Amino acid sequence: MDKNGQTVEYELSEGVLTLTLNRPETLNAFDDAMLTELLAALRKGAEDDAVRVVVLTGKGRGFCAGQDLKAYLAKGPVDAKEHLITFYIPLIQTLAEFPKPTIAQINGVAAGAGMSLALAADLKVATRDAKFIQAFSRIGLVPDSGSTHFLTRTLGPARALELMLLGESIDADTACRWGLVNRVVDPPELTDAVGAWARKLAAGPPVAFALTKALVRRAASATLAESLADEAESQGRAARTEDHQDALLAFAQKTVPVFKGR
Ligand code: T3D
Repeated sequence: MDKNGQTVEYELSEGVLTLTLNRPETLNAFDDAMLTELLAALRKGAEDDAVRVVVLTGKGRGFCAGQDLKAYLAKGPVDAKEHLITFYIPLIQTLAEFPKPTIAQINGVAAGAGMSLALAADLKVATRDAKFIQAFSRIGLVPDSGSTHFLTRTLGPARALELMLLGESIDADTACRWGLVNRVVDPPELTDAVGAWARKLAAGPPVAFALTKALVRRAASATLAESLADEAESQGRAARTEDHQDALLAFAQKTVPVFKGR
């Protein structure tokens, strides 16, 4: 938490909004304040045209250790269903359906709902010493915050259940081999590697990106015929943007297009 009591740092630079979870003493475990602030920050970023890409990361040696178990214990018995409906579900849904590209910059351990959070981002870049843990079974819970959805789709049921039932950690290289993260880099290279992708995405075509993300989300549960029709519909919209017309001109004139988001 910073001196103003904020548990999420909000920093916007050249179209890249970096949201840094800031409870390093708990490896950035979620208390209600951090859950609320992160959701508010994402909603603000979605509305702000100056934000073209979001990077999510953690302060200190952890990315996010999931629910703050000490805060949970201190509260006494918590209605977990209500808690998920109030805090985690809107957060994960907002991130997974975010209209602009998102990158999880995974600087350390991602456990429980912290792993779900990372999985909900579009692109994942992890430092080589990061670990991924479906920690839920270790404390007698089921996976939540989207882990069953993301892991089953990416890994299939056998590997998803291996992670969920055994509750063992996998390292970043394994996560990359299994398709859970896009890229693994050495710790000193993490910020630069993510920064390069983020700047490239920030200069990309916002309308086409929003449409592409929605297409891919829907494709996960669509037939080929449905995806073909969906692509045609979205392409119709993308082709009507000024950005597309400008990019065609730029191509003909051998210049670099400047995408404005309209
Ligand atoms: O109602 C609902 O909403 C239910 C939702 C549940 C969603 C969930 O996320 S359930 C899963 C919750 N998360 C966990 O079970 C993970 C717990 N943490 C760990 O297993 C380990 O800390 C790690 C494997 C993540 C990292 O291990 P290690 O050895 O690198 O670090 P450490 O020494 O365990 O942790 C460092 C500090 O962070 C330590 O504090 P201390 O002792 O130095 O004062 C530790 O207590 C604290 N910490 C780590 N994780 C949490 C935490 N404090 C509170 N909550 C945590 N989740």
